[in-house]
Amino acid sequence: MKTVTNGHLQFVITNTQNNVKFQLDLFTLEENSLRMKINELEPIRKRYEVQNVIVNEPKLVSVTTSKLDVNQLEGHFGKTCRFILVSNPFRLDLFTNENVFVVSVNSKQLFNFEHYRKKQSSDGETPLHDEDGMWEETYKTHTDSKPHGPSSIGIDINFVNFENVYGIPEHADSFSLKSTHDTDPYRLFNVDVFEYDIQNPMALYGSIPYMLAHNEQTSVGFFWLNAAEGWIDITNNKLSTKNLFSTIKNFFGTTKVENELPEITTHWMFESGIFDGFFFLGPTPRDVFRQYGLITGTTPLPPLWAIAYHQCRWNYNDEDDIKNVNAGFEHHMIPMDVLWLDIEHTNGKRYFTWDTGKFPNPEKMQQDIALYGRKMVTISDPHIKKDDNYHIYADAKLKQYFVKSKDGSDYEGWCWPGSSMWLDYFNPEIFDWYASRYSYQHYKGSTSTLFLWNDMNEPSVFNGPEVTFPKDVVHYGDLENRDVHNIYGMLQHMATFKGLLDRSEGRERPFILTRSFFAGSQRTAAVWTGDNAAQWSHLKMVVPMLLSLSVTGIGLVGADVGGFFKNPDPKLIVRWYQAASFQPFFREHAHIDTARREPWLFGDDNTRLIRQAIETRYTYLPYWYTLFYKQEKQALPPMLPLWAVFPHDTQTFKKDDSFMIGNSLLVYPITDADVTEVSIYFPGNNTIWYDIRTFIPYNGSETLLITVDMESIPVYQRGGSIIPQRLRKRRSSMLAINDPITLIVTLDKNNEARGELYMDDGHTYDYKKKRQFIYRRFLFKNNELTSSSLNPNGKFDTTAWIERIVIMGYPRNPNKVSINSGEQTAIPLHSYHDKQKVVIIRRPGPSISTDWTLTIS
Ligand code: NBV
Repeated sequence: MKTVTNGHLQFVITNTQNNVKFQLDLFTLEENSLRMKINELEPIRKRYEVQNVIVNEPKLVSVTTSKLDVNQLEGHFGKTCRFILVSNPFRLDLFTNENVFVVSVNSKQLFNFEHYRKKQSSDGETPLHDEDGMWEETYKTHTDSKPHGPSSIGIDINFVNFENVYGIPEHADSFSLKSTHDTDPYRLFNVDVFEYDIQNPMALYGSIPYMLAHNEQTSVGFFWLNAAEGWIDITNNKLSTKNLFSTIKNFFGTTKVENELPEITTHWMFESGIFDGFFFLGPTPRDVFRQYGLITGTTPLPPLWAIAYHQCRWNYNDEDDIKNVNAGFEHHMIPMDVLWLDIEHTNGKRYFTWDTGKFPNPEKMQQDIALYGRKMVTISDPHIKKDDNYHIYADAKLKQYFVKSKDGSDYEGWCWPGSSMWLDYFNPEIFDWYASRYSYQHYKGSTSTLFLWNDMNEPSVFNGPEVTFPKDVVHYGDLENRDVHNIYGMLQHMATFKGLLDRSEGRERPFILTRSFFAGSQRTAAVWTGDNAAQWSHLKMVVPMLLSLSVTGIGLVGADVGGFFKNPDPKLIVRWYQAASFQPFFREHAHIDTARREPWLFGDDNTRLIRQAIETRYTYLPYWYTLFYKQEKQALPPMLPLWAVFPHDTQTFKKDDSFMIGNSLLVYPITDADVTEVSIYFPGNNTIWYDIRTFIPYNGSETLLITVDMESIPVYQRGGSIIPQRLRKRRSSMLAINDPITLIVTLDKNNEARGELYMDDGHTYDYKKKRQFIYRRFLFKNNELTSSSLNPNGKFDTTAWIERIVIMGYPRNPNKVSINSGEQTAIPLHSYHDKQKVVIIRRPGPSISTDWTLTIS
């Protein structure tokens, strides 16, 4: 062992079968985190270490080591974390919260590291052992030349005393990951899958090699920073405590040690790269979210309109179509914030251009839409049409900006525009050049109200192996696609983000939607789940998929409302709108071959139901916006699994039919046709839940049958919370920015409640640069509701005021309600609804930005 600095230890480990040596680096990090890297000590070719993911070089904390015996080294770090490193055979055990044994690495001895080697031995004669495509592999009509030979790495990560693991998106599967005993492993390889199967571990558009485990006491996370193709096997085991090292047994201390503990063995395999593992030792769910966010970044506060309602379709045909759809929303009085244009708006799928026959005046079109407070989004895919008359292609060709085939020529493939090439964003110069294509000067016809959508960025190559790049294509810096495949899409949307940021000289918050993603994508893009279908089973799959993305850091996530392929029947689309109105990214979208499905095309009654769902979304925007602010600050995803809010409630650990929005709203979307009742689990001992529509209270820790009709969106506000809402109807979110606020106070069993409200201009960075924001705390206690500042440094001019206060669960009709803000005391009118135990206080009046106290006597 060598101590490089305090907090960084170095070891050499040897493969005893062939004597190949590896360097192992252990870093003890701030915030209960530990990083372990393993790489070849003397590789004949440098192995790829992933760039562009880690935001902050993690800070080391000191470690105190001691030898337990010749074979075992113990280290203490942070307040409560420890590791034991066993040298022969190599193994690492991790403990959190003093003595809680949580993770063991390589205890099943599956560690395998294929060092790079020459195809011929040094005498040039003896061919090295070659079996099963180690040096060349054929898949259908494609041959992977594998110029550097085998290079895979695998290791087992075992979650001790856990029965549930989550994460590793993207898969259309349950939220609590299944045992892969009888299936393929979960695969991580960014691909464009046509009509993907659900309940399946197959790879989809994006990859995040990050898994979380949760049990009654503890949450932990394991992130392997690797961008190559990956496979993860999962098995539920029992760990016999008899076989544990005596030193580890001691850690169980005086607490009763069961003979067998549950354990989840996960076996991770990547085709290349190094082992670069981060262990987040929690111990609470919020700690784990924050620990991962510290390394990979958080979702920055989106513009307010980005979390409102979006209307998309492949395709809105021309300027008239856009005008009419916009008019449809006006006519039917349905709020809407963004209209989208898919690939047909371009001149022959040449991105950054317009089909001038259909869109002769794109700037005017955007300006007309902007009059309603609305934005537009256009699509910009990464394939560049091979056409010398297309300026993007011609420029990039001249500058040698395309990804190369293994023989050094420009790689050419087939996509929407026909023969195409792909930009090599790995080269910083190309990255910047691509970003600058989004300037107003280069992207003709774009305006400040136009934002972007990056699709097909896995990348999708119609005639490539598995519809993507061959693994032996070469990127800048002699990087093989094999090593970097899963971050290609992220680089595109990062460059797009830079482009949008630069075009406003850093003033306006960009918005980009991406299909392909990797760890860190949350910093620059929203993600949607690609091409789902108009089927009930797909609607059901949305919650597990969005939860998996949320807990792995991607905060702004959604699925195509209505289902992309096929035509939803009216009930399905209504239920889909209702569900999505409580999910982070809310966009209707459909395939070009489907029937038109704007919200008013399903009959009056369904139009009313869809309008209601969208309106409900708008009423909750102040709450959503506050949650996104917290996501930026604390890496706490707005959409949460129940266990993140009720970590001790074991009933919640497998739940993926319901979810939380922040810690105050429980959502149970209806995902079956023709149901008249649903069985809902209300989490939390001692918790009361109030139906947001009927105000009926329900007790936590119970599963109840709830009667529903087509109007119902079963959503419940947690007793003990205060949610800010905007109840005035507006055509778009930005037009409501100064509208008054209603506070919904739901009391807990102690007659208390608390909540927050964050507000700013909704679109610039002035909240950061000039501290132009308001962040308030509301507290109900001892019959008083107070509003105070959570951050007195923030100032923001607004005419918004408190229009109404609704208090649920108040035991009696108040004699008097008075409100004091500074000098003034007012006596607002109130009413009491005996049956529901609700007090409604009308026009209490104080401005959002002042301190006030409301007293009930
Ligand atoms: O650009 C067309 C579509 C788009 O509408 C969809 O949302 C993407 O996921 N795109 C895929 C390509 C065609 C899919 C069949």
